Amino acid sequence: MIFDTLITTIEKKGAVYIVLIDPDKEDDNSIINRVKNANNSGVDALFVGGSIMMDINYNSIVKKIKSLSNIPVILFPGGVGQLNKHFDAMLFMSLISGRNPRFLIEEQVLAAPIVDNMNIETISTGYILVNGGSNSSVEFMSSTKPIPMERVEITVAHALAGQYLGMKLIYLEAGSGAIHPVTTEVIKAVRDAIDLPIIVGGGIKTPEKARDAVEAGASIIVTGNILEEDDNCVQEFADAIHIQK
Ligand code: 1GP
Repeated sequence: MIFDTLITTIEKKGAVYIVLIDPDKEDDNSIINRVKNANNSGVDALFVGGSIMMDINYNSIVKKIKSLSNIPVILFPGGVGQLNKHFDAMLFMSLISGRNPRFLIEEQVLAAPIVDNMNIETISTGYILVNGGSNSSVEFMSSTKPIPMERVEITVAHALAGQYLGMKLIYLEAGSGAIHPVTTEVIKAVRDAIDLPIIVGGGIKTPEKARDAVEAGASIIVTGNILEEDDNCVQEFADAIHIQK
C-alpha cells in the first residue's frame, strides 16, 4: 500500500519529498523530463493534479507518467474529473477549511463509485487552505476563504477536527505559487496538537524553506512551481528534506 510506504519512508528518512506535476502548466516533453529527473534525484513520490484540468491529453499523459516513473504516482485531485485508473493511489481529500459543500462532500460522493470501480487506493486527507499572500487558484476555484496565516488557533482547530473525523493526513496548503509558504509557527502548533503526518505545500521556493518546514514538524513536503522554473534543484530539495540520512 502506498500510504504504508510513505509512513515507512518518513520513519526512515525523516520526511518525504513529493514533486507536483500539473499537466496544465507544462508541455509533454517537459513533463517527461521532470519524471526522469525525479526518478534519479531522491524524490519519494509524484503528485499529479491541479485546480483545473484543461489538457485534453490528460489521461494519456498520466499513463505516460506512470510508465516512466519508478516512484509512486499519486492523484492530487482538483475534482472528480481527474480520476484515472493509472494512478497508484489518490489523496481522497475534503477541503475542511472551506464551507463549500461541493468540496467538503459532494465531489467525494460523485467520485466514490468510480474509485471503487477503478480500485484505486485512497488516502483520506483533511485539506486546509491558509492564506499565503496571493490569490490562489484553489481559493478561486473552490469559492472558499483561506484561513488567515496568523490565526494559528483556527488552523489548529481544523487540523484537530480532521484527526477526530478519522483522516490519515492533514494537508497545510498555502496555495500554489504562494508568496509566503505556511509558517513554521503554524506547522509547529499543528504538530503539537495532532498525531497525524502533516503535508505542507505552496510557495516553498528554496531547500532551506523546505528544511525549516520539516524541522517544524512537517512529514511530507510538496513543491510544484519552483521546479517548473528550474528542475535542477530537485536533488538539493531532496537532501534538505531527508533530515535522517
Ligand atoms: C502543493 O500547492 C502546492 O501543495 C504546490 O505549490 O507550486 O507553490 O510549489 P507550489
